[in-house]
Amino acid sequence: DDGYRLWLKYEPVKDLSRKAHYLKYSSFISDAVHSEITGSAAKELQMALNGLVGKSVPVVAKVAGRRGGIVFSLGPDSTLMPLQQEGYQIREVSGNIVIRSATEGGILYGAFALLRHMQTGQSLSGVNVKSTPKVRYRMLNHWDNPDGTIERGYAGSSLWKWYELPERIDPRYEDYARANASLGINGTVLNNVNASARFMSREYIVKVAAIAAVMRRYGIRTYLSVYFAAPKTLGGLTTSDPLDPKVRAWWSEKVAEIYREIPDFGGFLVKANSEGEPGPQDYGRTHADGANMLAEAFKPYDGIVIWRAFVYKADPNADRFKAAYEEFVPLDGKFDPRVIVQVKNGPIDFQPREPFSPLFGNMPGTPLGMEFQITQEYLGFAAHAVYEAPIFKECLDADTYVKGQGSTVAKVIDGSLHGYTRTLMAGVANTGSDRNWTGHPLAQANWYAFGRLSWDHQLTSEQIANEWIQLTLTRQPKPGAHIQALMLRSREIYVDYNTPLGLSRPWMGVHFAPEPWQSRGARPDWTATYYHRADSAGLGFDRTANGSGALAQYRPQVQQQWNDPENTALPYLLWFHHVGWDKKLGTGRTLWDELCHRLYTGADSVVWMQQQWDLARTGLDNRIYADVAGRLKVQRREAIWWRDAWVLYLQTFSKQPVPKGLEPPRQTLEELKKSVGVYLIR
Ligand code: BDP
Repeated sequence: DDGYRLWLKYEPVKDLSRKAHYLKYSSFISDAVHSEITGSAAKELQMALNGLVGKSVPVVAKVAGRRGGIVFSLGPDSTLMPLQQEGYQIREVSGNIVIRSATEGGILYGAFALLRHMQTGQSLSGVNVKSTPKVRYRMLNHWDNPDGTIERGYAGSSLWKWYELPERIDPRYEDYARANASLGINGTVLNNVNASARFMSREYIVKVAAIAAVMRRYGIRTYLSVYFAAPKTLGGLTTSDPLDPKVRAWWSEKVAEIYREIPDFGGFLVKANSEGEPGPQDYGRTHADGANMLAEAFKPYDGIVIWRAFVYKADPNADRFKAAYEEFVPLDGKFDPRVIVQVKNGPIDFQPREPFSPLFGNMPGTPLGMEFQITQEYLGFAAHAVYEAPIFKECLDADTYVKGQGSTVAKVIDGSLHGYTRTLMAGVANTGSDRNWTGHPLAQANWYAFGRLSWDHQLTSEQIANEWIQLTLTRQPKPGAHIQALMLRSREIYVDYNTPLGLSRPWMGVHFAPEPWQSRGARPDWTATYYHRADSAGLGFDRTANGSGALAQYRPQVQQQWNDPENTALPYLLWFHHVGWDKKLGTGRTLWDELCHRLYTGADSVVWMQQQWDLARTGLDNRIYADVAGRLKVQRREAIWWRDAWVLYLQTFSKQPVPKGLEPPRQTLEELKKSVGVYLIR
């Protein structure tokens, strides 16, 4: 198994009575709707049934009293909100399995849900499954460049072959669309947020249109990231000032040109005045001025502008944690209704653990969308196994308290807290040209988990892991249980050897090798020492009123959780406090001892992961077994590397020995720095 088929394997049902049961509903597929999207649903069911029960099932238009088939039933209902329209119901009615929805997209989602049901061996008699997405725009963000490279991509090069488009359509585009549609993802941003203006050129719009035509068949709308200064660099204007009438006219004409080629174009994603990208502030205008100008261009169409809140200025005295809030909260209510502000889950930048961004809950008048990172930029690339559903859930389940207890981030995102009508969840994709799509076979689960949570954020990490394992790796219960255990603990294990107790950003540049000593950079917040603040007294970033005061951006109940170092949950301790080396923690150990303890436990737990994987071997395909086993060995070696880097470096401040019972690092700090240096050589 080369992993290409992802969770859509459709392997023969082994249990003969189950197979006979499924055959009872495999006489025909009735698609009276006969649209592009329902056609995709019918095609998928045909392919799947061929695999699952070994039968080629005909697609017919009318049911005409027949029994024993799968029937699509489209019942448009304008009283439903757009979101509810995408929902589906699967029921057994008079011997048929009926998939009902108000929209064609809903029928496609229902077909995939039915297949999930069958792939996990469930009965269809009396089946009654109903599901409605909780968020309207469920999308992937690709950080792909026109030259085929992917910013922060670890699974090969870009899926989009710009140089051969629009003429040649790589068959993989369709498989990509199928995989996403199977999860309910309905949008994709094809290019990097650090966008090339080239995507706004005629030449590229035609290429994008060719991909969009494939996506459309699977209910996926195509979006583009835009370079804010395109009117100047591409359009030849003297300015890109959003209030300049010529600039506005340029964007309106550009958007019109795009819609002529792509009638269902989704909209723009914008990174502006962030990390050196151009933006409205270059002309003394606000983020709202910039976003609203683009929104105006979308007025005649059903498209949106997704404006990112990932901004922080190069101010040596500022706390980067506070930047997005300070910039955006004053603009609340000033955005056009077509704008969604997309916020990263945490205040800094996709760290292995972050508190939730304080923007959530603090912009009641502006729809805020969630941006998660699926690609493992800060999670060991494609070498380390980290199951991310717990990271996503931790943020979604966090309580902002903005309208009293229970005001979770999930309720901000799904619109229920502030009545947002446009709601969005985006994930920075981990896909690439590697045959198995994601490099690490277990990283497929992160794409899967993101998609499932964007549809229903109430699913649990356990449920999603269990489902994915059954669809993708094995349906044998014992091996499955070992894999699930490995996955569910993997994030905490990574945090333990990588950023324990609330440490963050111990790396620069490549975001892979340990560099907690890195103290020089183009800006202060591009150094590692800025984040951990180790000194002879202790470790951590004081964000209380005595420090940067960032905690004040949260509601009092949240402040209470994190204000007092005595009561702060240990995973968040160093996010909010500078703690003395000898300070006794709740565990009974001093800070220094606890740090060492976690770093060692984390690195040792990778051995436990290896054991779980070996115990699952009998249920696994050989190739996948060997691939992951090899990567786990890498992870084990690198976990020790991380552990030693922290211990040796922090020891220069704590001046304390490695606690008894733990074997001190065999290398010196200088030796270790050299091994890291190799990673940094171009
Ligand atoms: C950072 C990445 C950088 C992205 C940036 C962003 O290192 O490559 O461009 O986020 O989200 O985490 O804009």
